[in-house]
Amino acid sequence: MKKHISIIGVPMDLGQSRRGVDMGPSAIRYAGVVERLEKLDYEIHDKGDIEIGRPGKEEEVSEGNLKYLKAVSKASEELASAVNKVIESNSFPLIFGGDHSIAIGTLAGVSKHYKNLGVIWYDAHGDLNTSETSPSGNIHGMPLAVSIGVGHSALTNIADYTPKVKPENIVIIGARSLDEGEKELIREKGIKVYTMHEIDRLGMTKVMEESVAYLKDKTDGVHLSLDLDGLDPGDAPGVGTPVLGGISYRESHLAMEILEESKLITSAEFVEVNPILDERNKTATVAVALMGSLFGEKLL
Ligand code: 4U7
Ligand code: MN
Ligand code: MN
Ligand code: MN
Repeated sequence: MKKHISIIGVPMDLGQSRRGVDMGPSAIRYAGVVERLEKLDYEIHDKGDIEIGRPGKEEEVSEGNLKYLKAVSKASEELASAVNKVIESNSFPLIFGGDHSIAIGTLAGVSKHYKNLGVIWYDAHGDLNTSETSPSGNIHGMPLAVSIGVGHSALTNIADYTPKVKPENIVIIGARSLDEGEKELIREKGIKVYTMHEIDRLGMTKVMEESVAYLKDKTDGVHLSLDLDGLDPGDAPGVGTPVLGGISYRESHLAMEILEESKLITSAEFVEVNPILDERNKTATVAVALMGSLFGEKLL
């Protein structure tokens, strides 16, 4: 019997300050994701996009250092409920961003279905800021903190529960830009991080095998949150906050294959694709290729 994947697009750009990332879901669809996954053993249901309001500049500073707090919080509630419905219909939720603030809504919709959700956070950044530690006030730098219950209650309480994830169920892969407050939170909560240093030293195979072993026995589902800026800007130039020295396309492809073999992943999102900053839709194309590997594409 065919398995089901349900796609939800989230054209969110209010969690950061570069325009264009709201076109991410269109760029990923244009890169042929539906056709590609239909070739595998899946039935694809494209649920369309969540509606994102276009608040005026006067709403930018909604509260303290949190930009567009109200709008992000509202979209998160809507995404959480859409994701919840997908899981209730026994389909795999596959979310396209949009900036990474959307993970707040995704995790709110996913996590209530699991006692011990695991999260793989594939990213150059920790996304562990709060309004106190954030140098930018951009909510896309905060979703992982929010998911462990650290941050403004308008974000931590989406879908009326908190926290969504236990710190010991998280693995960050690809980190190479962490703010001081994020480093403190990582130490305080004991979050497992494979920085670029460990990826260089151990190689991607070992990093992924260790990550799978770390999560396997203590979780009953694992969400993959893949920020395209985890990859090197040479391979994924269409992102708003690129950082040199990232994970290669080849290593990422291998990482997805190891995740596929593990059968651990129960939901996924691909975020921060910005076609305006891209080169001929390269980043969306890379995202779709990685989804191919994640869902079991084989050459032979
Ligand atoms: B992304 C940053 F200061 N840490 O908080 C911040 F460096 O979702 C960047 O990973 C956050 O792309 C990047 O603004 C968020 C900055
Ligand atoms: Mn990032
Ligand atoms: Mn991110
Ligand atoms: Mn391969």
